Amino acid sequence: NGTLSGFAIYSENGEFVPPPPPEPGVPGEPGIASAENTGADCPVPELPVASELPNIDKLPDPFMTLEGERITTEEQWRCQRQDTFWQVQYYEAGNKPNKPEVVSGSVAADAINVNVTHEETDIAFSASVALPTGGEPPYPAIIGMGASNLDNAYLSSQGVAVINFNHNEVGAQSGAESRGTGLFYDLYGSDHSASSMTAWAWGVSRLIDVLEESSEGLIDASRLGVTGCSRNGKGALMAGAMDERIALTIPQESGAGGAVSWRAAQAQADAGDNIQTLGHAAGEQPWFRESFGETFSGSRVTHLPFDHHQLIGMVAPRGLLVIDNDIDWLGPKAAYIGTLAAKEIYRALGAPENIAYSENGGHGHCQFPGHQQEVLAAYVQRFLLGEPGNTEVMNSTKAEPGEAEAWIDWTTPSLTE
Ligand code: MCU
Repeated sequence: NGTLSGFAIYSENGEFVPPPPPEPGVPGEPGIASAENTGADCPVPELPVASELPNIDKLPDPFMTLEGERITTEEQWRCQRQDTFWQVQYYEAGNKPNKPEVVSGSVAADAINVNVTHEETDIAFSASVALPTGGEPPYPAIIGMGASNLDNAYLSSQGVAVINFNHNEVGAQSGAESRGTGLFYDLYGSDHSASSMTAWAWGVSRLIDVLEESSEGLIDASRLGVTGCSRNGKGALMAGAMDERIALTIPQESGAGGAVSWRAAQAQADAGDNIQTLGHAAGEQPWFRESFGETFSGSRVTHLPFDHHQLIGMVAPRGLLVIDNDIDWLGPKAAYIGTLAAKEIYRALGAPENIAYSENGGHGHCQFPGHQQEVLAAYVQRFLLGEPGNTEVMNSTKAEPGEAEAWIDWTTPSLTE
């Protein structure tokens, strides 16, 4: 079933590369920023090569450890989440480097400038800022992968700034041949294992480093969201999963590589639906590490040891709103399945109301419809403004009752403190 090339956790000869140094931090409350990665001090697992991975037909059990035991405590979840993070990096997304030696920059009313140095190479990028009409500084903010396709007038009126991160400059997505190009690869080398999405997530983390250290008092780094639509929605989810300082993650119409369950998408494609699959998405853009498509496409998808409910679950218990559309290619049913299963991770952590799926159809691709305004407002209120809101929403026009549940053959523990 193929082998993995381009090892990142292991060196060329298969030797284990020592784990990165731990970063300080403790798990945060929902909506409260903590460290970029609270599991950084967990032991680095030895992951099997792809040819040794067992077949898992339904959605993998997110509570089952690599040693084959089910976790029972929240503290165990911390390293279970980290093991999932390693799996995501090793099999799908490539390595997200830790914070480099030097990250500096500035925050102004119209732009955030970021300067990064790693092993004597420097890169710089900037993100434009639109300060809100309402509210008062320091403002909460939503970082858009490229842009925010949400109701930006509403965000502005609520005192939420919008930061437009030019992610394509950091990691290109202009066809499969653009792999390894962009500022990230100028810094780490064009053969770095990181996919473009991982490069974007790394870029968002560096933006947050600058926001955290800024003394300008314009943007509140403890109240940040990330969003993006379609391909950039995939990236928004990846960023939210890979940095625990992000209080609110809103992938919009993210499709395959986003909220969609890889397995459910493949099953639908096999049944004749016009839906993007792992193999197709991996061939379209450098969104995943190079080995991913050849290793896990088609029927091999059931050997992937995780699925995207676990990527979504890496965001738990922080705020997560999956907003979707009824376009077949986006796989709205498979995204509902992914989100519903991820909600079990939130439930285990005692926060099932912190995740929602909203799809009512009836609008153009990446056009934010009026009927999603209410759930957007609830998420912005709870996770960026610190106000109450009804965030418990699971709306799908595509999934038949019980259909998503049939993909889950494990039970949800109540993780104790
Ligand atoms: C859902 O995002 C993608 C989709 O994965 C691609 O197959 C298609 O080419 O483009 C979509 C998109 O980004 O539209 C703007």
